[in-house]
Amino acid sequence: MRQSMTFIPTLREVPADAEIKSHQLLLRAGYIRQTASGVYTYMPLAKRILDKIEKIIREEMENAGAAELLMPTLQPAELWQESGRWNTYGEELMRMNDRHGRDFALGPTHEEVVTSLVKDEIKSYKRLPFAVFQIQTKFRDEKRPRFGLLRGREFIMKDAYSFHSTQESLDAVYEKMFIAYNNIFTRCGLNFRAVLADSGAIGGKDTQEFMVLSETGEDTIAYSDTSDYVANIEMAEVNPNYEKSSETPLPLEKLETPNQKTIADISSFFQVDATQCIKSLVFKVDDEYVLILVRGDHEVNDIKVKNVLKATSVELAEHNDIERLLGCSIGSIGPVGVPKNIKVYADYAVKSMVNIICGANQDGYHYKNAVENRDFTVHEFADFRFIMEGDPSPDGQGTIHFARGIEVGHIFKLGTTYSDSMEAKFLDENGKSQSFIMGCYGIGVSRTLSAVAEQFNDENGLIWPINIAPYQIHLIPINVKDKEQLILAEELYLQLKNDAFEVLFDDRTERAGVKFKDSDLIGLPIRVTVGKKASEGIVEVKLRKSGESFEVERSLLSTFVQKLLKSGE
Ligand code: 9G3
Repeated sequence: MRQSMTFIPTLREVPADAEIKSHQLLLRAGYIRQTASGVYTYMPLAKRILDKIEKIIREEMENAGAAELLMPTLQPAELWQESGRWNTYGEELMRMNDRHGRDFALGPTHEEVVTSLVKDEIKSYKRLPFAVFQIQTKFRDEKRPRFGLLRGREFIMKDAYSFHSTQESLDAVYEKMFIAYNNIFTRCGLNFRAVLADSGAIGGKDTQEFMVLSETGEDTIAYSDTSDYVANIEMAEVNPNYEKSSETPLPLEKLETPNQKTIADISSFFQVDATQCIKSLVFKVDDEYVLILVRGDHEVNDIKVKNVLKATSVELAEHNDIERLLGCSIGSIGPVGVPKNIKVYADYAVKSMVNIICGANQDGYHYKNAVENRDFTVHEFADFRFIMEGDPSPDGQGTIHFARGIEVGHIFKLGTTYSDSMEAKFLDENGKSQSFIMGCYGIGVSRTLSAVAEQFNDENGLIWPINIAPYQIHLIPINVKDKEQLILAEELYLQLKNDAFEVLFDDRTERAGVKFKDSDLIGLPIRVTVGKKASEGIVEVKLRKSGESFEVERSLLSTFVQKLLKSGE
């Protein structure tokens, strides 16, 4: 492609509202342009990358045995009413009406559509298992779109769905998808981890997220420094064996603690460590109020509260609820003397505490030396806290450290969540009607492009891995007014294309400095420069990633470049 004919508007200055490197560089290098908040045009260079990522995905989905189809973006509300999600999703679900006033959703995902499709077509276990996938634009009206393609309101997703008559069959396809995902992200050149994750609102149990390690990632992953344990912090379970306190239980005391609200206030007021105190939080779980206790230096993980209490909604109680229920403000809550109708749950760490400092459910007062089972009863102990750096790894090997990641893929063992709610059934070998067992598997395709840009760049611009670069070679004559340089460059352009290389030919009449700056910004893996030694038939080959450069005689160029591409430059 001749650069004078394509559409790559590069910018010198960094756009103000782009906060992270990939967003800045994709804008500056002419890969994307914003049409509205969270809505982008993929410019020609980005489109070529998307096509390459999609090609890799299609090959791996084919290997995993999934057939490609394309479902509609317009989804009738009836399907979402059947699954019960029309009302559980709020403003994030983009809705519209057609000319007859009928309700539609712009598809954020396709569980409802695909389950309804399969329900009408598949009746017997003999047709199972099977899997389908699509690569399609999705709509989610994010409250705060940001970071360019990383969190957009319109984005490209590959979503696959598998249907099974048995759990074993789902396990087998899940495993194949797991392998396919590892291949996809490896072939895209990414440094990623598959992490144990929480299945979130969509139900099902085991799920794994594919996280691209990046300081600007929105997700936090907890990993062990000596084993291969790695999990999303939301679900990372905590090692429950704490050593029991050896203190002898002292008599309970109620003390005046004027204006002492936070754990920091209390631990300095009593001159004790936060580990001697407990945090007591009132949660509204579905429509019941409960008290959750964690040790003073720990944080409550509301995802775990939801999972342990098998709830659909979990939120912190409002100020006035607490006043009404306990007669005190948030900083004075404690487990002693809590009304019977409020169940008390506690993190395992609390079980090993004695002589606890906690709120007295009376503003301005705290208890000292509270002892569980003497002064307050715990309905159930469980793992309610966020794992922390320095905790022992849950698999018993090594210590937990944190890293940030960008979620680019997520695979789920859905189970019968959707087939139950939508009554999608098949007849099993005994002629008994059963709900399909399902799996679903997503990849953020446009997000993957951004994640690669986030992971591979330097102060001069983007650095695309060979497999997904828009073009393999950036061919640059230094001075198109120099006859010899231009003629050699044109000949090499033809020769390289004939040898099946993908070439971007910078035939513009710009100064050399501008061409090199743009070339570094755009980030193609191999640059061939035609300059002073054109008369000797010598060109310079330079690698974008390492900066290494070589002088190559024109007749050897194709072989030389072929070798570079094979060696993964
Ligand atoms: C919605 C809206 C946003 C959503 C969903 C539904 C996320 C929703 C979860 C999934 C699960 C998997 C198939 C591919 C892989 C991910 N955000 N999820 O269901 F209505 Cl507005 O999408 N779906």
